[in-house]
Amino acid sequence: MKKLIALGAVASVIAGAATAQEQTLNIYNWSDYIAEDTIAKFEAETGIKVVYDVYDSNEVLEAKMLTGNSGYDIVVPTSDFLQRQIAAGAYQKLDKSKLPNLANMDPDLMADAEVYDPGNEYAVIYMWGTTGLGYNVNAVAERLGEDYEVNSWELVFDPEISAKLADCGISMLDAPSEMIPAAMNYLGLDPRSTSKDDLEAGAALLETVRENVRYFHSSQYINDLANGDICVSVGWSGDVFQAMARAEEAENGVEIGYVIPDEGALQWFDMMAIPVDAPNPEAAHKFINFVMDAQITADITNYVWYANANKASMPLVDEEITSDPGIFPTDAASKGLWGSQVYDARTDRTVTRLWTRVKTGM
Ligand code: N2P
Repeated sequence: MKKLIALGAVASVIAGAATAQEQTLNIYNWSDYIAEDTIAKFEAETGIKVVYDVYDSNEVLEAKMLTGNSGYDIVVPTSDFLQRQIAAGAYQKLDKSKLPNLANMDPDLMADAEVYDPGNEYAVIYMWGTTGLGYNVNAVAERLGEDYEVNSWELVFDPEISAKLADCGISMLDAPSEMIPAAMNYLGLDPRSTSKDDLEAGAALLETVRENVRYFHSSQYINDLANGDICVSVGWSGDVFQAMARAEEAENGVEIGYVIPDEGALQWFDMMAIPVDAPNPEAAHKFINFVMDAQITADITNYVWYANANKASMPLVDEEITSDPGIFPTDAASKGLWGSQVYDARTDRTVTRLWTRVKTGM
């Protein structure tokens, strides 16, 4: 008996040493979505080694979450996808006693996120933004005239206008649940509608401008806009601002603008969550709490140009960012924003089928 206890004690000491030395945290986040030093700082502070993978599509993340055994401890789905994945049992509830920095979060924005996650039980807002228009100021002016003001979705959805931009290159996100509603909204339909007719109408509009679109991709446009290889992108706010910053840094004379069109745009929240089968939920909580530190979140926003929901970080965010209506929309622009709408399985199949048709013409 005595011997057994002694052996057990030795075994647990060894196990304890092993976990302290070899703890890893597997993170799966969007590409171009974190400051350069965030991971290094977390590793230095906690001794936990981070393995960091990236994606640029909710569909890709969702396939992994619904299959299970992804091996990830932290993932960052967009609000509507989060809602569907919570319903499917993909996530574990947060242990809020391990997240004291929740006190830093903006209660109004967290309340907005409750639409998708009642009680904020499963997720915390990482960053948020809008899906609008990025454009090369000079290339567009050359083709549409110096007086043309970019403020409407007609830039991409009006076949005659987008035809004039086809030669300098239009890109669209490979994100069906964002692109089809944007087209529906332009047609005067409710972008949140799940009616088959409305979705068909949105897809049909996309098909009419398809020949003017160079590609559908959700991350390549950052560099392409910055280098002047394309001139218009339906893109995510911060990504377009990153393109702007890269062009400035390259001093290549490319000037990029981002606009939330007057007809309105999608506003989304990307949410940090812990998969139900995460290997290291303890470290996952540490990371979520670490990110909610005011300075850490401010550093991320200052690097990726996305708005965050951390009230305490705001004084630490560059004025250039907090005052930009493309990143923090004005109250007037906010009225025109719509929230992402979760699709039931049937609507999702319809949207997937329509999207294949839009992209391939079949
Ligand atoms: C970062 C893209 C995140 C926005 N590159 C997608 N919700």
